[in-house]
Amino acid sequence: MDPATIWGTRWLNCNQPIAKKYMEVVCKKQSLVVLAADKNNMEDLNQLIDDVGDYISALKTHVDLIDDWTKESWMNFISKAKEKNLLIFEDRKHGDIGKIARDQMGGIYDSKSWADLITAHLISGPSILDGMQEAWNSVNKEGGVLLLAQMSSEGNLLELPGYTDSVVNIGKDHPACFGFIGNGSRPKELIDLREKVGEGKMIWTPGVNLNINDAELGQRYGDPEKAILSGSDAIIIGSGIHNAIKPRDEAVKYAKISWEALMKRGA
Ligand code: 6AU
Repeated sequence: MDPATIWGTRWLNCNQPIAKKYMEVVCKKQSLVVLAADKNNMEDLNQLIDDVGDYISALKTHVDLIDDWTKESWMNFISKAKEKNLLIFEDRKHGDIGKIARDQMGGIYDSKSWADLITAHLISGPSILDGMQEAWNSVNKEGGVLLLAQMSSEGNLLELPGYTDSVVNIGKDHPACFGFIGNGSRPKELIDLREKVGEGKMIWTPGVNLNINDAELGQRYGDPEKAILSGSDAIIIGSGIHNAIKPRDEAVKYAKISWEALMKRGA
């Protein structure tokens, strides 16, 4: 599968090496699934990646969810994910001023050394993008920021007039911005977001689950096929996979839906 043919204008316009890598992995695995590996211990995480790693294209982590975290066990887990050809995406949702966000990518977790992608809110202004870029530069690593332009949770304040537009306007032209998080639960919002973003950046979407009854504490869910047809480039799936009785079967199912939707969307 040739990524240039499959992704079309997105391939031509998303020039960051990490974006190209993601699009290539998607074509190899025929999956636009990013696994939200929201487990609380290393054993469960390792088991999950052994089980579904072949059917996903990126691994999203919350490193601070883990009860028995050690540097060694974490780095073994990251190596395992890399063997499965996965991009590593730490969903840290940074929000502080540039120099603090930069330094928070160090510390015990040291995400700058293992995360290819990290989320950030733009609430503190564009310096956060510069700071995060400096952190990756300091270890000679390529990295990209996914900016929260929309959220999936009920009542989120990113919906206030003008906020999403401002995030997109700043992120679109910033080299450290890999793309945007959009609201996978609302296809109309995604269509709007894609129009604002254009072709030059990725849109990745959480809030996607075939079973909308899984939603807890204000989370909202939408349909995986609709998310991709509305302009999303990756569906971020958590409970839909890791809470299932057979996570592998669900991963296969979401992968198939996502790939067929990309084919249907056309280049
Ligand atoms: O499929 P779920 O609901 O089990 O998990 C959704 C995952 C969680 C959230 O931290 C994350 O997606 N998420 C995000 C991000 C940035 O990924 C943004 C958002 O608006 N909503 C959301 O659920 O790991």
